[in-house]
Amino acid sequence: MFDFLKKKLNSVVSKIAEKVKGKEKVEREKKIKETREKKPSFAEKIIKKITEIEITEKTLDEVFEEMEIELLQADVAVEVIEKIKADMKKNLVGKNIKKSKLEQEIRESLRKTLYDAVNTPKIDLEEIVKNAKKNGKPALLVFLGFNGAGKTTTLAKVANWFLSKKYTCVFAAGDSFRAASIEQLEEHANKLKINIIKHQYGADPAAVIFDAVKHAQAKNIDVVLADTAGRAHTNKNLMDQLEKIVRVNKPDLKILVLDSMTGNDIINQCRMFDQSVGVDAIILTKNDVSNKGGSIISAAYVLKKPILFLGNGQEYKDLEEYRPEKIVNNLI
Ligand SMILES: Nc1nc2c(ncn2[C@@H]2O[C@H](COP(=O)(O)OP(=O)(O)OP(=O)(O)O)[C@@H](O)[C@H]2O)c(=O)[nH]1
Ligand SMILES: [Mg+2]
Repeated sequence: MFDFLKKKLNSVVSKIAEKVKGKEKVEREKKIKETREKKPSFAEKIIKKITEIEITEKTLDEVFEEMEIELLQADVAVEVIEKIKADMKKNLVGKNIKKSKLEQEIRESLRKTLYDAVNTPKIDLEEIVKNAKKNGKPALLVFLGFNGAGKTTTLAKVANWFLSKKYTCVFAAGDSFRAASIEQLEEHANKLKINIIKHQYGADPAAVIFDAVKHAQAKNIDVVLADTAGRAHTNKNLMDQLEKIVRVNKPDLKILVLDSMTGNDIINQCRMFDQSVGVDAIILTKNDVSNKGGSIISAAYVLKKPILFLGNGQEYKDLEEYRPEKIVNNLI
């Protein structure tokens, strides 16, 4: 999923190295010539000194200017490009670097800044369930987001993840809006052998979720996973409905599901949902389809919300716990 961006980042490293080496060669030859003409005995000393080279601010500016469009095409947000550039300037400019270590140092600097960007705050899902249990309640997880982002599929994957850890789950069919949405969730419920609490189409989703929580409490079920209808933040009625779901049920976690294929628009989507109901955590889906990789970095850095999982396919198993180190290792 990171091939496209990986190529771009590697060209950032080699472009900086090439530029620095090119400039350095011209300057070194000039200095050697001048030194030999003046004081030949000093020549060797100077030559030794200038096997160490320096990266200038101008070189970095030039490389990032050349690479900006390509990084943007890989869905890396402008804010992230600026951060990488500023961090690399701070780490590399003015530092005497051994020529043999040039690429390694540039790579290391890029690795550090990328790690910083993708290292989002962490949330421990099991801790949330345990804390709710201490208060005699099930943990309520509400999945929300844009139409078709992958909410229902992701909810089922997360339920499967909980089942694998021996927690019990129940579904709340909180999407009573889209045709066939209840049947879609029922199908997952049957496959995973999980109960589903549903009302009629057109019913109030806040009430469906409320009933599911009551059911879980009565049956001592650990987790309620509530589906909701897909909505655009511009749809006032549906956004009001979401606010009501939250007001009535006070979820332990409002999980925004974002489709990586949407590129940088996921940043707008998150900001809008955050403003209206508050987003506690994010899951990014369809990373198996999007080969650009930049949207993960952009979402992590710009939104600074915990990322719980990455969705990597249509099967229940295609859910990967979010690990910043792994992302950086895949990139550079
Ligand atoms: N390749 C791939 N497909 C996915 C992934 N997650 C979801 N999908 C697919 O995306 C499509 C939409 O998924 P849903 O789970 O129905 O999305 P939704 O957000 O619930 O959609 P609405 O309820 O209509 O708003 C389905 O075909 C899913 O199989 C993923 O990580 N990778
Ligand atoms: Mg759905």
